[in-house]
Amino acid sequence: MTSITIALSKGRIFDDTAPLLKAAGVFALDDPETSRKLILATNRDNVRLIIVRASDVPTYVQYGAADMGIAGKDVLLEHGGSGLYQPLDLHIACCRMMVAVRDDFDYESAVRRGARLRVATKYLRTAREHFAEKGMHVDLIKLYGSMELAPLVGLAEAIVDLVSSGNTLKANHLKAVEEIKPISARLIINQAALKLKRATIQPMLDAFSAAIQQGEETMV
Ligand code: PRT
Ligand code: MG
Repeated sequence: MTSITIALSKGRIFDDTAPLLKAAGVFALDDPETSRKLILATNRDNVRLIIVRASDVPTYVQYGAADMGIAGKDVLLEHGGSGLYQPLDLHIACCRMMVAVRDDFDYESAVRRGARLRVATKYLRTAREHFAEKGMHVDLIKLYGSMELAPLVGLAEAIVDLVSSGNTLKANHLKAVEEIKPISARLIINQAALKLKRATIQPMLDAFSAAIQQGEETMV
């Protein structure tokens, strides 16, 4: 039987994916939060999981080192999606990509005046497209995390980051001023693997879709 490798990141993606995998009859034999293993065996001989950084998931799948994976739309937008088939929105790890500024910063008036803002973000590509569409000239500053700090210490006037509960913004005296995109995690499949391993991949895809649909019906 053909073997498949699924790339996942630990934390919220793994936590939200576990029930979907379970619906497809797959569960990991080790807990990625406590195990140091990067390759996790599952109850199925022909399915293994690899644990990678969230932003590396599309790269592993693009090059075929993993046949499929689960990645946030935020990560896919930055990656560009080449070589990837994105058949399913999993409706998990949901949040919003937002522009945020300090509580006391008048963003609207800065935009009206055509002020040139410094914007700190990990999402350069998405931010560049967003401000270009608005016809705003901004200086983008690349950060790798904790974007919320940047406006507080004068590195930037604005940030582009993900917001879910809004608690991190609030705790740092920031406010969201614009929504760029709703974000959720997607199933991604290597295009060649889908053709060569369809017999193994298709039933998992079907089980995932059924589980998502069921989840939505119980939410209604
Ligand atoms: O942490 P690491 O640097 O390894 O990578 P990562 O941050 O990309 O991974 P991880 O596991 O934190 O996130 C994986 C995916 O979860 C992301 O790619 C998103 O698609 C999705 N996701 C959903 C989120 C959030 N919600 C989220 N709230 N990713 C990050 N956050 C952060 C956000 O950046 C901000 O710092 O949580 C903070 C805001 O949360 P609230 O609840 O205070 O608003
Ligand atoms: Mg994180």
